[in-house]
Amino acid sequence: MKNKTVLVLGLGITGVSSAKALSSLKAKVVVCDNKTKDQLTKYIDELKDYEICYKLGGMDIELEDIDLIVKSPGVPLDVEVLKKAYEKGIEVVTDIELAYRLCNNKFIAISGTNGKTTTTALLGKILKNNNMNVHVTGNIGVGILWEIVNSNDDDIFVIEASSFQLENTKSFKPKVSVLTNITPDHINWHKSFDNYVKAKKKIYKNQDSDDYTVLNYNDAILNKAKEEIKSNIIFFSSTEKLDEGVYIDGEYIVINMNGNYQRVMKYKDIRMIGKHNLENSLAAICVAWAIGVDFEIIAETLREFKGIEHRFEEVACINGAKYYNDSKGTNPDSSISALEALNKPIILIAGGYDKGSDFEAFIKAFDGKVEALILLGETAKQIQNTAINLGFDNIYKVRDMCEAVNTAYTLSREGSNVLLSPACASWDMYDNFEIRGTHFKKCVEDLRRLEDGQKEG
Ligand code: UMA
Repeated sequence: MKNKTVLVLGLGITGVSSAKALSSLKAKVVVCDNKTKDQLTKYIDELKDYEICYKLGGMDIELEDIDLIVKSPGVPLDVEVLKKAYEKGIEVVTDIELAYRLCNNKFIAISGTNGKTTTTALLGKILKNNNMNVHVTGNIGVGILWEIVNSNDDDIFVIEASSFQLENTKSFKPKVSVLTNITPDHINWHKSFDNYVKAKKKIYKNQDSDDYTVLNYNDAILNKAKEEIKSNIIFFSSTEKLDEGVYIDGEYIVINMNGNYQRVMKYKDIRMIGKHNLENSLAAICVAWAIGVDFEIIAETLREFKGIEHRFEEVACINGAKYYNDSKGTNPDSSISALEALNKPIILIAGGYDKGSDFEAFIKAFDGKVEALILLGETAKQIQNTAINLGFDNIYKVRDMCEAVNTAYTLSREGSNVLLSPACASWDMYDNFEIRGTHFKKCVEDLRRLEDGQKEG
């Protein structure tokens, strides 16, 4: 990178990590973002010790002298500056691609429409418990390039890779790749489901017989993908006994590979609940097996691991009603898995940014368990129409999260499960799903305090 002029496109988590790393590697760094200096103070502050040339408040910039563009994942592919770059033959990569080129560390990359964050965090924990030096990075909220600069040669990188990050990869070749499942998501960004699937499949595109690809046997697209994969496939299944792979046999999770059949643990001992979390656990077990982690460490970690914040997180119990924060339910399938994991009666808070999703399967998954639906955000009307067409009409439209929580409280009774699982991204009302989840938790906490105060009073 020394003396190369690199344009970092977008100044968020990725932009800061990339600019710091590139600057440390003696590249000349230019940072460009649509937002103005005032809107980016927090990020610019993080870069105050580095020599950076800023082009802010728009992306219409000249590309003279630019050798390489590191594109933040959220920046769409069809913006003018990228069209100009392609015309000029300037290479455009995402940070995970550049990270791969810059080091020889072992990469484990995890993608899929749902479950990738939980699987990434869980695997990171298993490897740490196995005394490995691990960097848990990527879409989970940690820019990879700065981690690369601060790593040793034998450190392992566990990377949550989004479709946006995989899209601009070329030579990225993880030692182990994982695809948890593929269902429609981010269609407006990728322009079609086909493009989205193609981006996801880049995770294994360059892998060969030295590598492993972990796939969900029950996912039709992934099952079929076996025909085009050149590495060693490890299938997992939560429902089928497989000829080879990781699956449930009676009470046990078993690994049946290369003629060796071994029990790992009782599947009911996994601390996280729900079928989706069983699948995430099986995926992590496949990887742990592939890189030789001790079985007892795997089992111990699964007995303890509570899951991640904002993913089906139990946050309070008020008057016998439980409140769950599943703000990470950013597409219909993700929210369907949360609905499947809970018993009735459910009071569901949903709606958010419009990604072009279809909500029919989501409403059908109510399955007599959802008693009331509270809607907010850009997609409220669309979800309402779909629900009414499918015969569900106990719907409450609200303006904001606090009104949603208060409405849920009024409707709840002992034994109710109040679930925030929007089935949509947060970007219509919040900067990200974490802020949305934190706001939900704050509204619930305020309610709990009020309730406690009234009892004491
Ligand atoms: N920007 C422009 N021009 C544009 C579009 C964006 O200048 O046309 C600028 C914005 O003004 C902003 C910056 O780009 O300042 C943001 O870049 P970004 O959207 O790539 O966000 P980062 O903060 O870099 O975060 C990204 C991921 N965000 C997205 O992919 C949208 C984070 O995933 C990830 O944690 C982080 O990199 C580190 O890898 C979040 C996410 O929502 C969790 N991911 C999607 C998902 O999980 O569904 C894919």
